[in-house]
Amino acid sequence: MTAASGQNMAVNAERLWDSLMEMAKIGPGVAGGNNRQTLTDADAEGRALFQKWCEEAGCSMGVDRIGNMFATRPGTDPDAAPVYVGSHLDTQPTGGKYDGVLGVLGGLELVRTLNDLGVKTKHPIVVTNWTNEEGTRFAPAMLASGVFAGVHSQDWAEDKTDAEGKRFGDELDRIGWRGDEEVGARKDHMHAFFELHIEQGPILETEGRDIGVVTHGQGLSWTQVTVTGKESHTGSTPMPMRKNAGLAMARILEEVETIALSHAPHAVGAAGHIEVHPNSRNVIPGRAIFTVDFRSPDLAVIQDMEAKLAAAARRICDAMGMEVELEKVGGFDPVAFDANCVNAVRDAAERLGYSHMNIISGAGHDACWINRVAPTAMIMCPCVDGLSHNEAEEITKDWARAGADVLLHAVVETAEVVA
Ligand code: HGY
Ligand code: MN
Ligand code: MN
Repeated sequence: MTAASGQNMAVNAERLWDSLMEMAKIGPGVAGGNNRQTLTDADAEGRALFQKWCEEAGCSMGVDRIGNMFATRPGTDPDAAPVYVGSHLDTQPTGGKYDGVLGVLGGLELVRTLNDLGVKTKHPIVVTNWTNEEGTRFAPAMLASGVFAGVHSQDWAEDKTDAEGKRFGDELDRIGWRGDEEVGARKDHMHAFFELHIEQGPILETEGRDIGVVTHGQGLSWTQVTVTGKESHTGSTPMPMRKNAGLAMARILEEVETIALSHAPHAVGAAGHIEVHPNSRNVIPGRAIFTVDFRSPDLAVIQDMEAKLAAAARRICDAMGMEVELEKVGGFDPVAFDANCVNAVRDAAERLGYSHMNIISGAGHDACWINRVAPTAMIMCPCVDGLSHNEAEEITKDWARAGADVLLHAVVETAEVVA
């Protein structure tokens, strides 16, 4: 096949699927998914496998000082700014096999396919694995791509601690994945960034579309709320005397639901992280710590929800005679992706005959930060019942094929095939 007839280029979906299943064996969950949390030994094992595959595909691997991985396939013009692809290999504790991983291994499959076809591109192509996209062990989400994009300082990121008090920077050193590249040194020499990701919602499957052309990403706000009441005996403390921080939390969480629904249909709100202390069956909780996750495509709506949460939390805790503190621990504004890159995605889906529709990403992604430093777009494929952040997350091989084919064509068009 000549490079000029790129129209017929297609990925090897079987090989992509085999790689997905091979990676899924690392950091298995308890119900068929994955628990490969960032900077764990399982994360290190997955990184090593990814590096092995990239080097087998003729790529050279660079790693920066916060663990971001960059596998480079050379272009014919070594001075041309590379086209970056990729996503993340870390998972939620009850994660699926495809969230993030499809984008990293879809990028590797793109390289493998170009090698098979003997296709050369002017611009180098770089397949990335961004450290700690999930933000579940070390908040916030998209931590390392945020440092790369200049949103967070490296020291701020490295001082983040997990539930056991372990530091991000120490864990990165412990697993041996702190590279030598300065974080962000690459950001001024990026031609584009494309991220393939499962939708993690029900829209594409419901609409019967194979491809989501992601025009925007909704914004995110994480507010950590700490309510302080008073530990006391669950049996002998009269009800009127109790300062039950758990009850105050429950009332605040009811308000979170009401606030999000007040901005229906696009806004969402919930708390996924909840702790009560001392978490003993016969002690009234003296402290409750929880993180409220609000999202919306509209920044003003996010700000309104944050304000309403603060007012409700203070009103409830004042009435119950308790203290409350609120701390913003994560967030990013809604993003509009690069029109040219978005068009490259749409044109590729059109050329390949895949059904497609514009979509706003409900989840946050590394692309949301990289969009600040390079022309960026995302490609989405459906997932079964829109389910994600659940071990039962599933996609079909055809959806994986469609997403990887569109990634291949959008990237090759941007990286300029050399006949
Ligand atoms: O939180 C998010 O949206 C992403 O899955 N980390
Ligand atoms: Mn993800
Ligand atoms: Mn995720």
